[in-house]
Amino acid sequence: MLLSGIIVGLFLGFASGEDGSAGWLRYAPLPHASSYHSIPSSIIALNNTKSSPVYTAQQELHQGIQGIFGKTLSNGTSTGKDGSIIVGTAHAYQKSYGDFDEAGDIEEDGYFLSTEGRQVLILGQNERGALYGAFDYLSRLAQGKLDTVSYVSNPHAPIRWTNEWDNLDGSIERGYAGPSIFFENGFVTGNTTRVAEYARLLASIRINGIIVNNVNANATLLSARNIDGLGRLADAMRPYGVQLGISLNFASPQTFGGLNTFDPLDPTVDAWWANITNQIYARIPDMAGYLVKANSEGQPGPLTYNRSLAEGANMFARAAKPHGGIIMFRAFVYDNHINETNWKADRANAAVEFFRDLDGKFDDNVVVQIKYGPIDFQVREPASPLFSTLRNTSTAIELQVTQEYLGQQTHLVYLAPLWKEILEFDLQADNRSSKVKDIVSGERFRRPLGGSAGVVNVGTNLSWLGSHLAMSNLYAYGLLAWDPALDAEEILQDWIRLTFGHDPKVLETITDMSMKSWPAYENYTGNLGIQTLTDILYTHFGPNPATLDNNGWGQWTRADKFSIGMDRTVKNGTGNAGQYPPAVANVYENIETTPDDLLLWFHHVNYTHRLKSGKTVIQHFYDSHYEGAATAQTLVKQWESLQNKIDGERYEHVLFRQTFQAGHALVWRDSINQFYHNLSEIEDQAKRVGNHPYRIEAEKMTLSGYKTYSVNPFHAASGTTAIVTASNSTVGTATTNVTFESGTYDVAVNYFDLIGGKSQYELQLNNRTIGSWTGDLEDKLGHAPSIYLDGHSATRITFRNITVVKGDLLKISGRPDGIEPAPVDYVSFLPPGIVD
Ligand code: GCW
Repeated sequence: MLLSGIIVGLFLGFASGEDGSAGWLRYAPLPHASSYHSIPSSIIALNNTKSSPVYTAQQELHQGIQGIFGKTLSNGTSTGKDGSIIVGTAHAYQKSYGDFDEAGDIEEDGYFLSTEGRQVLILGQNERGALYGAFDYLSRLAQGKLDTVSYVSNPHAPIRWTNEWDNLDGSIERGYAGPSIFFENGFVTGNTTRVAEYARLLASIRINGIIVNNVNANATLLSARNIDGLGRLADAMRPYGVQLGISLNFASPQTFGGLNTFDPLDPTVDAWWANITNQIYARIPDMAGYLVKANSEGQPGPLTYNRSLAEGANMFARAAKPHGGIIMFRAFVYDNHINETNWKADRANAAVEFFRDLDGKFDDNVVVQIKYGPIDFQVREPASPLFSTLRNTSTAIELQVTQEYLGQQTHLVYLAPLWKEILEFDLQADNRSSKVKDIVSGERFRRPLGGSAGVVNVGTNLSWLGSHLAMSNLYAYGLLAWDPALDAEEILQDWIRLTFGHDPKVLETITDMSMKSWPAYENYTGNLGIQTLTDILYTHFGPNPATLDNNGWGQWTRADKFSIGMDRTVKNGTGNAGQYPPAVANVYENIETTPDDLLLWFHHVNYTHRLKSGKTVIQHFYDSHYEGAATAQTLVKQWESLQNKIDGERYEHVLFRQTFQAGHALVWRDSINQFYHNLSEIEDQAKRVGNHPYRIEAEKMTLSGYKTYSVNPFHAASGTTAIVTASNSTVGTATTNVTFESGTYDVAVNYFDLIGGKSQYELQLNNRTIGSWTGDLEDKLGHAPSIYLDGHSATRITFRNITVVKGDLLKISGRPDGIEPAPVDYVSFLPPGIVD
């Protein structure tokens, strides 16, 4: 074994401040690095062309070993190979050194890594594979995994892409980390530094393609200036083996090309696409391909001309074929004007209905890209039945790293467990094992192509996703795309060691926080398969269950006074259960066999229906919202236990977000519980809902310069009412005498933080200032903010350990700013251990 050593004791391994820009590629010093013997002394790279991933691998190995061990390696020569790392393609190795046993086992993009004997061998099937091997080796070293290894690693699927929903003006649809790294002011950016850094991160998790622009695509991307710009992006990414791809707007021949049609069967349209494709490939010969969203959410498509979706997809396929390009064609096609009065109408049926008859009609370089569930990135969905419907069509799974419906990176939600549930789900096509992961790899139905697309939406924020902890999702996405059999917790722990170092307490704490984060979020947002009960008509962030119904979007809950849920059975409902192969269909058709966590996805039941747990649906709602929100409070304490074990910069950043999440989880809890309590008029057995003994409602205080305000939706405010300043220029005050017993309390203020103003607040007890703050969360969180008092803007600030004497005069002063009228909902006096 070339490397040996033992990790003794603890070592922090971080600089005093870290901005997160290195992600998991920090190459922090390994504890007791000097006790390691026999670290390689040189690197032999089998290709030294600068744009080659093998050259990049060499650079990375230099940088990594310097960082991890403080050792400078020399560039070796092919003759003196003892004590060297040899990196290159298997083919190049064989030419210089002769055959090796594992050569035949390495598949496209795969690699062989061996630390046996007197050299380290990192040999890729191609150059990209060699780079992956180098990153794998460095990841092992950085984690102190120094045991001797010798293995071949091959990808589960050939397509491992990210999608970025970046607009040419620099904004990002559903991006929560600042503006685009790819575009600004209508053009490709001039500075590609961050693009190369992103490609580096992605290469280290074996992602091989990026679609750089939004699926809601702008045709001016195809201008000569932008094609050249795309060329520069591709040049920046090429040394990392990451290929560039773009989203296309179906109507481009007309809107941009000046033709009078975009009919896919019109020869002039065909010629137009062939021509523009040739121009793009002339600049970017290794371009990955195209992504197309057609006839979905207002986007143009072939249906305008009564052409099928396959005819539309194949038009692009013909253009890209001579260049080896792939067409990712999205299955996210549905009618967003369906009618809820029709009991049988169901958006979840759309993908299968649109694509079922097209199976086998797509050209062989087309891959149908399917969102993991039948609706849209909800907190829980069953696997899309389309995966098992398409047997003669290549497919890929679309996942979302950006947390559109999952807290927008202000709530910690580690997503690998959710993705694993889908990837490992067995659709049992023809009563044979048909796991989603084996369908999208191409294996199950023997398709030549397949894989995954992850919507990432990184931004210019140095932390990439706007939240350091959210980066575990990007890391896990790449590794699961490579090997979906990996364990979600093991992936997480590798990421923690690489990102935060080797302290066992750090490892244990972040593991625990992350692993309970998805269940907690599901609990306080929407459980039993009802979907994330967010505002689907506005920012997709805070609670607003009413918005899911009574509109054409089809994310219905069908909640009324007595009952809730979508009846998707064949016998009585929309028939959606019948879109699954029989073995799975039977499970979902039958209420007894449907798992509780998908009950309301497939069945419409009374609130008093008893779950397998014995609880009623409504009591489960109440209880799980309380449980989930309680877990969110503990995340703050857990994170605080890591102070001094994490560098200050990242510690404060995460603490701020966890504190926000804890407050917003309470907003979720109370909002959802109030909504269903109001609708069903069924009491919470534990008497918590609507009963908050530690609160003083702002509207009950003595107001001066403040007035009461009925919040809409009503459930976003405690007692349905808040206060706002009477004018947008004068300070308002709210006062009252505290009636709680004297003692020490955490004093929490719930208020609303709107975009469009930065109100200032002061909280006093007997003219003693307890705290003052500014309503500026829109600058501190990357989430999509709101201009209203609602479940998105509702938030909490807490002042801890305040000595309170019964009768003290409590005073809140609020100075409005812009459109933000310093809104306040309530003040809580929380005895130790109580959260209300
Ligand atoms: O859920 C919706 C998102 C849209 C997105 C669309 C899609 C890019 O809210 O923002 O558009 O899905 O996936 O096409």
